[in-house]
Amino acid sequence: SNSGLLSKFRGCMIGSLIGDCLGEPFELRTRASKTVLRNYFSNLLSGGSTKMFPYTDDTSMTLSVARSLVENKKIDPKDLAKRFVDEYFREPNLSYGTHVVVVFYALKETNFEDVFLPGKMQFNGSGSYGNGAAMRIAPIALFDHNKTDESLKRDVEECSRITHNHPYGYNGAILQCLAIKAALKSDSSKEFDPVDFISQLEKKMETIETKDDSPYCESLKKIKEIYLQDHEDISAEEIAKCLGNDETAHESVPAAIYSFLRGMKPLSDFECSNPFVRTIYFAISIGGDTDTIAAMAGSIAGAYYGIDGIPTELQERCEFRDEVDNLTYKLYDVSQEDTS
Ligand code: R7I
Ligand code: MG
Ligand code: MG
Repeated sequence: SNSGLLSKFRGCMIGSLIGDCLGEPFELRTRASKTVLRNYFSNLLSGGSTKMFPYTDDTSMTLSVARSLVENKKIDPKDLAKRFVDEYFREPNLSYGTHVVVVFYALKETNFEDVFLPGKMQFNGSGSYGNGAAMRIAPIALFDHNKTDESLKRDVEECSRITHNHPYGYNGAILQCLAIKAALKSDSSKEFDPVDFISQLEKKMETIETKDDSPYCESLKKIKEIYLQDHEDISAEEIAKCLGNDETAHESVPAAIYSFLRGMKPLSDFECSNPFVRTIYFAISIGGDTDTIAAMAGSIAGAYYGIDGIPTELQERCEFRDEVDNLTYKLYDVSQEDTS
C-alpha cells in the first residue's frame, strides 16, 4: 500500500539521521566497550535524558541531495554542487572529510564552471574513494525507486562524481543505493533470506565492477560466507577486520549492509527486541567511522521496517528530526509525480 511506502521513505531518512547523530560521539575513536554502548542505548531508550544529538556532514549533504531533487525533480549536478558548497560555507564545522573541502573551495573559485573537474583532480587525479558519496545517497534510492537500475546508476554517478571520482567512491554509492532500494521493495512482514539479499546485490555489482578490481563483490562474498558457514555470531571486532570500518567507501558500505542483516536476529551482548535498534547498536559497535556506518545501516533498516519500526525515543533525540521528516514527505510527493 502507499501508506506503507511513505512509511518506508520516512524510515529511511530518519534512520539515516539517527545513525549519524547517535554514531557521531564515537566516530574515529577507540572502539566503545560493550558496557559503555549498552548503557548508552538503555539511557536513550528509557528517555532518561533530554540531551539532543547534533547531526554532521552525513546529514547535511543528504539534505542537500533531497532538497535538490524536490526542487528540480531530477538530478541536476550544478544545483547539487551549489547546495553542497553553500551548506559547507554556512556551517563548516560538521566534521567534513579532510580532502572533500578542497573540492568545495575549487567549485566556488571556478564559479561552478565544470562541476566535475575539482572532483577529478582529488588525490593526484585518481579521485576520492572516501565514503562521502555513499553516505548522502538515500534520497536518490527513494526518488528512483521505480526506475531501472540503469537510470539509478546514472543518477548516483552524477551525484557522486562531483566530489568522488574514484570508481570505489561512486560504486560504493551505487551499492548503498541498491541496498536501500532492495530494502524498500522487501515486505518486512514476510520471511527474509539474507543470502538471497546479498546474492542479488552481488549479481548487480558484477555488472558494474571490473573482474580484477572488485572490492564490493569480494566483500559481498564474505558476507554470504558468514551466513553459509553459520558464523552468524561473529563479533563486531571480527567484522571490522573482515569488512573494514574506515572512512573509505569500500571499507564501510559492506559493514553497513552487514549491520542491517545482523540487526534482524537477537544479539548476544545487547538484549533488545527492536531490530532497527539492534542494527544501529551493531553498526556503532564495529567502531571506526561510526556515524557514517550507522547512518548507512540506519537508512537501509529504516527503508525495510518503516518509520513505525523506529522508537520515538531515538527519533526525538536527533537535531532536525521534524525538518528531515517534512522534507521526506515532499520527496515522496515528487517521486510519485515522476514516472519517466
Ligand atoms: O568522503 P568524504 O566526504 O568523507 C566522509 C567522511 C565521513 O566519515 C563523514 O562522517 C566525515 O567524517 O568524513 O571526504 P574525503 O576527504 O574525500 O575522503 C575521506 C577520507 O578517505 C580522506 O580523508 C582519506 O583519508 C580517505 N581517502 C583516500 N585516501 C587515500 N587515497 C579517500 N580517497 C582516498 C585516496 O584516493
Ligand atoms: Mg560525519
Ligand atoms: Mg563519518
